Amino acid sequence: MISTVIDQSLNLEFPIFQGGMAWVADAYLAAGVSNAGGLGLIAAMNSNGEQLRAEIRKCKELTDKPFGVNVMLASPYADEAAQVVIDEGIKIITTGAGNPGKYMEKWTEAGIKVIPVVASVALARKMEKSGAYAVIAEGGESGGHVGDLTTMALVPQVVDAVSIPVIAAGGICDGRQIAAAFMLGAVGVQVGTRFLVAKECTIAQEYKDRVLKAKDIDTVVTGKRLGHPVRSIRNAFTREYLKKEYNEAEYSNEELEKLGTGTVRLAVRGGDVSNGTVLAGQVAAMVKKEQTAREMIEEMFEQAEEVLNGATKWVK
Ligand code: TUI
Repeated sequence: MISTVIDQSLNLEFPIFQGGMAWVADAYLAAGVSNAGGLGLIAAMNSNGEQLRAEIRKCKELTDKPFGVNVMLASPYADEAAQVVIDEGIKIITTGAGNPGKYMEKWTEAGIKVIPVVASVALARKMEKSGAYAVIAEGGESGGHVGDLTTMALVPQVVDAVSIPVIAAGGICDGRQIAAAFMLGAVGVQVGTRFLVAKECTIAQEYKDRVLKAKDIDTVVTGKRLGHPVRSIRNAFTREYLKKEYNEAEYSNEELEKLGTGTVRLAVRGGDVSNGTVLAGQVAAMVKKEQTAREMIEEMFEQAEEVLNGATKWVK
């Protein structure tokens, strides 16, 4: 059995979080992962306050296990979400795509364990100072909004810089990668891409099929010019976008912003995987089959245990 300070203190069966995937992570996925012994999270990104409240209440009906909310700081609804999580008695919050500094005091005062996603040592240090319970160090292998550093480089640097628990994210979808994350000093992992094809995940089947047939080099990063790089699966949309992104003379930043607007929803909920943004990490190619969240988590941790138990074979 693999058990760390993270599953023990958050009352989980396994030290694994589900990524707070925008438009994807609804009450059904969050409850599915929580019922499977991990930490499910509802993404607040795409919901206004009232929609988020309804999603939280639905999740409470679907599970009696701990679950959390991911507040995407660049969301237009971040302020509303920040209050709703308190009103609804949410105990665990993860954040993404920014510095949650302005909410830290009221969240920690409400007894919430705040676990920000960080892509740098500097932000990890800042978060520890402002009362974060743990940090998720997310490497640029991940899907969605990405930082510059890889998981391999980032995780040990964050582990050395802070004394709070570190959870590794980015490029993790099987037991070997979980074992590796532990070797880097992490005490838990966050997985996004693999849960896209969970039976409990309600996204369009076309999106799941695109992930299932992805090859190793199928993801690309768009949006660097705008200062918010995003990793997704290469398609007609990313080809068109990249052409315009590298043609600064003819296409303004405003035009680029507009081009991307609504495209995640189009892929996730509309199933248009050609003209929409199919957010996924570099491990998409390793995701081979649809399973329940429990099957995924048990398989991952069985393999991690096997790998960790065998690790001494190299030590003479
Ligand atoms: O946030 C993510 N991943 C995301 S957010 C998202 S929503 C979206 N949808 C469509 C298009 C664009 C975005 C999709 N995926 N991961 C966590 C993460 N946070 N990665 C990187 C960061 C980050 C980056 C810079 C955190 C903080 C930061 O700067 C902090 C500062 O000091 O301002």
